[in-house]
Amino acid sequence: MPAEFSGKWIKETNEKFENYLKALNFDFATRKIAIALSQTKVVVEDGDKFNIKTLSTFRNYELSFTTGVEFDQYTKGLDNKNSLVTWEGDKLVCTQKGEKANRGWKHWTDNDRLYLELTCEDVVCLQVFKRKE
Ligand code: VLZ
Repeated sequence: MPAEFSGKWIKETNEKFENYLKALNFDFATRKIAIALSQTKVVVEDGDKFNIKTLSTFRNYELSFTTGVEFDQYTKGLDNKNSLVTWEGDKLVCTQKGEKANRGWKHWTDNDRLYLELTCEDVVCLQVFKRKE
């Protein structure tokens, strides 16, 4: 039985996030704002369907997908890509084919923590979130 992702999660730590944003061509000013922000993930897991909201006072992102089903992502301010999310054991793994090489993310949970590893080119960013609800 895969881990329970549903809930509200608050960012605790954020390693190499600025490098990640730089790899995605975020400008200096935006990077400085983004790295200082609190971030909240709101995840709804319903069978093989997921909705993930990334919320902050500055910008919000929302992603809906079904595991095993490819989808196109056009996100304002981010690169466009074709994405596929699958299970690798208890990890939710997204591979993204678009303008950037080696792009994707992995999510997993451990007790009251949600982990997110974000990859772009040669940068790997690790975010850790603590369960709030
Ligand atoms: O999350 O891919 O949970 O979409 C950069 C944010 C992109 C810029 C972050 C600053 C992308 C604004 C995170 C902060 C809110 C991401 C997926 C996995 C779902």
